Amino acid sequence: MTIITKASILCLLAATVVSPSIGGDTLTPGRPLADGGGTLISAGGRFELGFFSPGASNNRYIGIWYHDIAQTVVWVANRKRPVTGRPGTLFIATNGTLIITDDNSTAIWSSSSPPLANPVAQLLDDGNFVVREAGSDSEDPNSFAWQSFDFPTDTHLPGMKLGWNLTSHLNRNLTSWTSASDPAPGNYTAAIDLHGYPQLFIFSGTRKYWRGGSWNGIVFSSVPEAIYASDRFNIVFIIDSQEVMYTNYLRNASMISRLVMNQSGKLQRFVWIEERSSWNLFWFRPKDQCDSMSPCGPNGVCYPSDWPMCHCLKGFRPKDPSNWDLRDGSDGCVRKTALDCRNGTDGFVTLNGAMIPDTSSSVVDWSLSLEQCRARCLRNCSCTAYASANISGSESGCIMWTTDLTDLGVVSSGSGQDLYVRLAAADLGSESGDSRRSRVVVISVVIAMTILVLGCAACCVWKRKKRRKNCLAEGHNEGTGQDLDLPLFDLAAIIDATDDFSIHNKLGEGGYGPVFKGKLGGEQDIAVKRLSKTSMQGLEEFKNEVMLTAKLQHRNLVRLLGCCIQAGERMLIYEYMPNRSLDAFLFDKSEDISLDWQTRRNIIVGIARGLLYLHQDSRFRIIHRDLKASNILLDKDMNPKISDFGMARVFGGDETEANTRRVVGTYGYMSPEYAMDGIFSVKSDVFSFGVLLLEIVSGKKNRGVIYHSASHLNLLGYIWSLWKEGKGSELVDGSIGHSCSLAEVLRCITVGLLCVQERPEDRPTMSSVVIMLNSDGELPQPQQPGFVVARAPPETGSSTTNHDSSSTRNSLSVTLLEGR
Ligand code: ACK
Repeated sequence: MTIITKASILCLLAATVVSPSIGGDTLTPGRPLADGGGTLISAGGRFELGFFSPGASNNRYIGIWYHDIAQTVVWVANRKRPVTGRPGTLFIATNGTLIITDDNSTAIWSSSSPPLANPVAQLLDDGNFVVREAGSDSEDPNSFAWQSFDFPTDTHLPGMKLGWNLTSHLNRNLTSWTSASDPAPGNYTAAIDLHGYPQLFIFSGTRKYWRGGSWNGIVFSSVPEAIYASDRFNIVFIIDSQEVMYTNYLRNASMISRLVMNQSGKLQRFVWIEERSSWNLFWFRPKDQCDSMSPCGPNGVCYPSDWPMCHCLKGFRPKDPSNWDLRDGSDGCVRKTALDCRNGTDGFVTLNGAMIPDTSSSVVDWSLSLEQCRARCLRNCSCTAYASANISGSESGCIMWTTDLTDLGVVSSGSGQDLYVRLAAADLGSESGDSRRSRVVVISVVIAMTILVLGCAACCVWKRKKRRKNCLAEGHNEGTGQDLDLPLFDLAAIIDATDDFSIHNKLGEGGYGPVFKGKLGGEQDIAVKRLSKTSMQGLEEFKNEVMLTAKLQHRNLVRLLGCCIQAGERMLIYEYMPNRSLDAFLFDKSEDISLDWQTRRNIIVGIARGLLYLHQDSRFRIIHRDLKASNILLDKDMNPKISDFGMARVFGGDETEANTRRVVGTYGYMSPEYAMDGIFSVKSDVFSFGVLLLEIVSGKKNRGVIYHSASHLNLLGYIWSLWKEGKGSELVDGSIGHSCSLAEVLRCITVGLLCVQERPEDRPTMSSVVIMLNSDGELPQPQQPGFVVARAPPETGSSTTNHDSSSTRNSLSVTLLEGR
């Protein structure tokens, strides 16, 4: 504001012949506008200027609003300093300065413009309030010494410029009101940012809040759908040495529209619907999950209509997979393969429909065609991507990025543009040769490619052999001396099968890392267990599982199809089990699927057979050590398959029992001697099987639930108490209904109780269990089971546990073959 003293105001007023305010569209030095003394109305009757009070406030402001539309203020002169209490006056001084005074003749606002000889201030029909020499052309902006359009508040009107005058350094932007009752500058500003290739941003304070993007010749890149409004709005964006500015004009002069930066950070375009006498919201931003600043981080791509919204660019993988899986994409993605600029093998992959990345540090060369742009990018080792700078008509100009690509999105409507992302040859896939246009180049490329392909093939064969060796080395069991013949999968094939470990394909998470569904070669369903890189425990378990599962084949054990050890990744590839884990069927009450008795019985018998195979019929005696409902997978016919051999141990020769200081397994399924003393044997597996059997029959969890509050009984104790009283039938899961034979159920429960006996020697072997389940012979009477009171170690949240047992009670000297 120009500094004007009280004396000079009195002087200027004295030079003004004061007469009552009246209508019309013009103020002259002799014709002030007093509060309560009328308003100015533009010649066409569209806009009105005068004093007003916003919302509930009593403060007085000079503003402009639509003459025929109530309560839509589009400009405020003294937004920072209202006239309080007393009536104010707006007048134009003899030198052309506009001044608002309070009744005390104190200037609270003034315009600044070069002095004029014979000034007038006029409200034009486009909403612009201008100061010019009387008699000059009111249609010619060059005749305006000052105009309200240069000092927007929160509203952009057609014809108003947003952006920079580079000569005068005037920056026109939209700043929200503080509240509906206070037009003082609020928190949000929509402005053109000049860094790199200029872009539209909304700032919250000084922080970038939303990126509207750079101008692509038709629209701002992050508002691609605005393309569909181009029949109504003629949008102009100018970047030259004089200015960087945006404006628009309405193609239909009778249409009424405004763009507003509102108090909650939304940039909103409204159009007036005459028949309904109401404003309609035409579009607004930010509007969706992709509209925060770079939600998917560097090299991540945000898909507004997808959930999860973040994907990595082709050739990139999540930088922090665990956060990424938790849907925090902010760390973004990193290259799978480093660029190889010097050997000239890099190429480009096209991202269609892109809302191009942040151009704050991009460079633009308007002289280059898209083809030349590509060549320029390839020559520059720092260039990471390029795109056309102007997509209107035949594409022209070249934007190049030399940093990570941030705040990148894709629109499904097809209104985005093509972005060409530089990748190393290894990550290009089929797109590597697409730029070879000229015949000579094609021929040389074909020759070179042939040599390369042969070289690569030889290299692949060699690598495969080498990797196979690695896999063997990883899974080699010193104790047995057996080599594994386990197919080794290529990482690229797994990435392809799982759609780059897409979150859509994620089946769940185990203690070692996530499990993904995949389709190998487009037809064979697989499950991929991806070892978390951070888990050392997981690495040991991985080796164990490779070694064990590869050697085991039984219809009730999940089949391992192969492994993948490449680029720091370790994965196990299994046959896919469409019916997931038993855990979900038994305990997930949100699943409205109940298992009938016959299915439950088949599952119990199947698990028993699988376990018998492990204990007795396979080449080695294997103790699973983590048998539980979530480790039983169900195939399409609900046949059970025991999975997860990460914790399993192999017994050599005559060994029957071993002791470990590192107790691994799951509370609730662990036998007393294993949980307390670290002693494990086939009988500790039998105990776990017994718990599992009783859970299957009752549909109730053993761990973490108290079934008899007075005596703190867990499921085992509860079943035992009912059993003693001859009320075994009350245990049956209600959802089994009448589908069961009570005799069979009671037999099963008896077998279950026998399996969970306190002392290992009182438990049957699995071969006895299988016989007992499949015959009618008399069964021994069970005694009180072990662990009947729900006082197991506290819940940890994770079902599988691992703790040290310091007991050395077992002094047997056994050779424990570590699964390595
Ligand atoms: O209960 P679920 O759906 O079944 O969630 C878990 C998750 O992965 C973590 O272990 C699922 N899962 C594991 N292996 C397979 C497989 N081979 N086929 C289908 N789902 C599997 C399991």
